[in-house]
Amino acid sequence: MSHKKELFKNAAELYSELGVDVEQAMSTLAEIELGIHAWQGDDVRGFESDSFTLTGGCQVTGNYPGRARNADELRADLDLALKLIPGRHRVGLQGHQVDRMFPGVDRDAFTADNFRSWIDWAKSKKIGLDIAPAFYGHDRLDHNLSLAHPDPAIREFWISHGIACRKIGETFGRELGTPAIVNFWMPDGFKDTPSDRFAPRKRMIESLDRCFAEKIDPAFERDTVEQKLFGIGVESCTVGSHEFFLLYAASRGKILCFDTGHFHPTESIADKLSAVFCLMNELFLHVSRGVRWDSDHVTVVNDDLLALARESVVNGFLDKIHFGLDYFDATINRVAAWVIGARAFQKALLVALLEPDAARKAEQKLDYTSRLALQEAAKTLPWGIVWNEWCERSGVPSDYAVMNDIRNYEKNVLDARN
Ligand code: RNT
Ligand code: ZN
Repeated sequence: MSHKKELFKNAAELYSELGVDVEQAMSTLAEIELGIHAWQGDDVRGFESDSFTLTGGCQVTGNYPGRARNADELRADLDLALKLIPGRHRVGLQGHQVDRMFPGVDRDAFTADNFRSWIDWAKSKKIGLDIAPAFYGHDRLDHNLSLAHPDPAIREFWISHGIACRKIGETFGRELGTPAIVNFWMPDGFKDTPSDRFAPRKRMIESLDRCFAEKIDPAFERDTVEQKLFGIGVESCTVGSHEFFLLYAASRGKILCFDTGHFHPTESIADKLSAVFCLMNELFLHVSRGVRWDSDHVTVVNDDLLALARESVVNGFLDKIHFGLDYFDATINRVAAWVIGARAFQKALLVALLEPDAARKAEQKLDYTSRLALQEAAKTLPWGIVWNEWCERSGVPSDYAVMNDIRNYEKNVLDARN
């Protein structure tokens, strides 16, 4: 038996003595589908035209060579990323990542025809597609207001874009056999102190109710709404705040989207899951990493990510949560950003799946001393050996070898793009 197999066998025995079945953990992990966010590959620019400015309070820093400039290039990059991320996943698009434009047709009138080659690509790979309306990066986002704008004509444009994306999502769902998540995030807000916070929020509710007026079969499409603390340029008030969307989602039966970068830096998103699932049945998670603010850093195995994964796993929420990645780093190779970030979250999920239940049992006996000791003991368990075994079984390179494929692709494809 090879040294690696010997190590895995011993690790499996150690876990088994603690009541953990590593085979079960790996097969559960293989079933967890992540939404790989296409917008890491094009710096959230979309493909409507060569001139684009990202507005709405998001920031993409860096100009690492090789950004995808059209849907074909983006799909080629995603092909490699999906090959290097173990398991089977889906892809999330933004509402401006069209594969073609039609003369005189703007975002308010997009249809599935603007995404036809995306559907064909997803069909060929047997994966699902999601779409998020792009309420930003367009001259109709005026004074950082879209659905909450006081001008009815501007609201009408964005309501039509929201409706268009729901219909496109429905087509994705019908043709790909898995419901499309259509995630509504609006940048609407104010840089400095507004005089009236109430009117924009009432307009936002009216506009959203118009977007969601048509009932669409949840077998094909799921509506999610994403709250946010602030963005650059909207520091003083975000119309779609946490409280706003928590109540909107609950009152309208929509799915809440928690983005892990959208709260106060010391606020635990992990703690919110069990609170929400007391009264809701579904959640969409944008797994991200905020450094000082919603900086959209690539996810890494840190305490926040481990806590988020743990709450998802140990409470039995895995079949209630849609997991999507959401970060954009243009200072590093963008394929590597997808692969490193996705594998980091999978590692965090594996740590949770391998957690012995001794600490929970101690807590049930109100023995908080043993609980603490056992929580700390679990941190020394050899989950990395199980991770390496799972990567090998999944046919993907190890963490130390994964950059070889990416470097080759960079040399042969990405470098030629500039
Ligand atoms: C913005 C939100 C939103 C965006 C994408 C590009 O802070 O996180 O999800 O990241 O729509
Ligand atoms: Zn997000």
